Amino acid sequence: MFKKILIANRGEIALRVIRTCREMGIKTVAVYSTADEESLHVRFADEAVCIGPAASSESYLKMPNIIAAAEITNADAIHPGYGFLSENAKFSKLCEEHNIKFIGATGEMIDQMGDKANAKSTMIAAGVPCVPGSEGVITDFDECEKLAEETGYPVMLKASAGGGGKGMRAVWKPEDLKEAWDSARQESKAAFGNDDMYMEKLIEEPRHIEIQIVGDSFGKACHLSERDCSVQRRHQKLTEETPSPFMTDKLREDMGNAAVKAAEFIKYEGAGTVEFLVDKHRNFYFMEMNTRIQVEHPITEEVVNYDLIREQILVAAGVPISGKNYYPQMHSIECRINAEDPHNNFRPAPGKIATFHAPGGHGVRIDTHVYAGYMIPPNYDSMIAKLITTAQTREEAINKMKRALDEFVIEGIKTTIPFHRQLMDHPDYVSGNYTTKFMEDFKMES
Ligand code: MV4
Repeated sequence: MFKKILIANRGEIALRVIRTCREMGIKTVAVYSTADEESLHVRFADEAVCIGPAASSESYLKMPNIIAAAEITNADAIHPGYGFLSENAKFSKLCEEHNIKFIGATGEMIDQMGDKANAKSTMIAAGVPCVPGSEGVITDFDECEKLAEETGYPVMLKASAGGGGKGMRAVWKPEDLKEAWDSARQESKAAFGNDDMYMEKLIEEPRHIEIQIVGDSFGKACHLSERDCSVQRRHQKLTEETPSPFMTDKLREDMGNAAVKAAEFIKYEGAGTVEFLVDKHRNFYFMEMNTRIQVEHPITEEVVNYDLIREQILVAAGVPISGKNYYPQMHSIECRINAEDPHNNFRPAPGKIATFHAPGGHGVRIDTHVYAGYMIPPNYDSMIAKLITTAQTREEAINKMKRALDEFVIEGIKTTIPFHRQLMDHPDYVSGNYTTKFMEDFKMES
């Protein structure tokens, strides 16, 4: 087992990893930027190394500084958390070259899944259902036009280097194809330095349902059921729940099997997520695979009673998984509390937290790095806490969430607490009748 793990991240996820390491008797090293000197991850870790100034590019993304910090402190593994270097193939390879175990996917696997057209071809080969469309990258506009006719409108143009909706265009009629093709390629080139495109049939009003998987170093994988992440705004998830209100036992079995098949086909090692689009007829299609721990992992932990960070560390150390799948025994909901003003288009609202009173009680979990007096730096993402409630039924979990949101007091900055409180009363949320379009129609009440 590892003796010392360096956590190449900040905020709540750095704390989350430190906590599990403590429980496992593993020493921890925090790294931090000058903007995070007062952060809890710095105080809670056994050691801490400053790796640069506030800008992420000069600190949390600066590979040589992080490798140097691991070498100075004799860390034998690096946990990258989510974001930053967690899905950076070069960094994963760099760790390997320095004999430091990267707790995540290998560089090859990250490359393979990071290229979306390539990931899709791989999944087709594995026998995982994919949206009908182009076989790989489209070479020119002539081919694009032909393919759109064959596929049938509406179609979706997608950037192969994409993710998060960048370089993606829905096209409803042939007249609009050229403009969409040009602008999607331009956007993709600017964002990723690559303008490879592929095409799919447009799935209208899909749900975003993802399957948590874990693979070990012996080629065996299992799934831990689904999370419904359909409540999103501009490709940012706002709240997630498990089980999905749209799920059936049959669909869970089919999607779970498909996700395990995907993971075992590529000999995936570690915790990962297979994202699917699910249409109104409950057909499901592979969308993307994430080769990291995700923000919303706690809801899965709560309903299957399983520490995913611990499992990541164990499989990275070469321990085999049991091989059985895990099914929800409870209902869990996560609300992402962001330093944003929901009454003003979710505008970022960094600043100093004057008052912080967190809710508690049975079935309430809070993953956060903030406290009263904490200054939220403007340099990083705006999530300041995850509020997670767990109960026997969905209705009880919602009632518990309402109670917890009412108890939560954060003063000094604007937060998304009022949004979540209104969401928990929205008829379409309460009935579970929501898709990825939900937020397009959502209006905040004053
Ligand atoms: C789609 C789609 C409909 N049809 N693909 C958005 C992020 C990107 N990774 C894939 N996305 C979508 N792909 C086809 N063929 C609709 C979306 C989509 C979406 C997906 C999940 C969650 C929120 C979304 C919001 C808008 C569009």
